[in-house]
Amino acid sequence: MAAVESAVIGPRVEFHRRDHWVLDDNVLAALVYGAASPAIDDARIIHVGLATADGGPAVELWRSSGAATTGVSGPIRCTIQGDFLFGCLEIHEHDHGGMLAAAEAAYRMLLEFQQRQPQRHLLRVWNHLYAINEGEGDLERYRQFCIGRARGLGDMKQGHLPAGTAVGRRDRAGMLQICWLASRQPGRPIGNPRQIHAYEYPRQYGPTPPSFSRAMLLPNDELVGSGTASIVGHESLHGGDLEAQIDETLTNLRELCRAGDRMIAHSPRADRGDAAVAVKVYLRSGDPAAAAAARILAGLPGAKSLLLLEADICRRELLVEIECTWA
Ligand code: 3EB
Repeated sequence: MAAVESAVIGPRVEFHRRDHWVLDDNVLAALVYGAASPAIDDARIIHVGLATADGGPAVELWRSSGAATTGVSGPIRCTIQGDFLFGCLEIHEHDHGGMLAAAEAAYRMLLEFQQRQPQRHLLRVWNHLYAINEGEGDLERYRQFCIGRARGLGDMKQGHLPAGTAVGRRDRAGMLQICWLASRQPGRPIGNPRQIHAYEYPRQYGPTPPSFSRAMLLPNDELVGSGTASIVGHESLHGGDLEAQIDETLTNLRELCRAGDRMIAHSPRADRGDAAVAVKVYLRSGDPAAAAAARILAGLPGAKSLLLLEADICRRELLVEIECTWA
């Protein structure tokens, strides 16, 4: 008999545009958007509080390869299957003395929790913040969040930071929600040659730069990208021009995927920049979503699944942010 290969099967993300879906045993997490109101009560259902661009219901399913088990620890819920873990932490800012302190407390709890798990390595984090752009200058809530996040991460080395997203909601006032994907084996952080590392942004964007890597290469060579915007070097380009921001972001995404492909030593994959399996788009409210979707799909013709959400982006001049997963 042939030896059994011990290849790691990675979690897969799927988007569904309907109210009802099947929560199979192998689902790690179901992130619910828009008008969706799942009839079932299940610890794996996460209400994000972002609307879809067309107002309809949608769900983002993270699926693993076997039956998952769920657990709760204080404000943290998690689901584990094999080598992977999906976590979600929700706290109220007012219970912790404001955004900065809440972010610090949240990341301390998250790291403390993760250190106790066999799937201890953070791969990907989504930060869903209330009123992300409120406050002026360094008091802007996103900048305050960045200070608290960095404090909570403590001595985590910058070169090990997970891929990330930080976007804003306007409902569920004061609720800080952090979701993450972790694994038994570490991923490899990938930089984007067109952008400086976010954790090296200069002072003008806030007292503490954002703690995330541009992408993570998973142990199975899947590439999970961070929220990516119209930023070249460290500067936002094309303020106020959605089409130009989309095009610049697509160029960033293609370059990011190439950087990931170059890190796969044994079997360099063919250019998979057009073969993103899942594309999630955050558009500021009021942006023309249908035209944006068409432009994005034209630029990523291999995309298998696209989800457009309405959200606030961390820099006020940015109108769009796009995250991709490449299998
Ligand atoms: C950027 O490149 C755009 O603070 O975790 C993207 C992804 C952005 C993650 C975060 C911020 C974050 O700086 C904004």
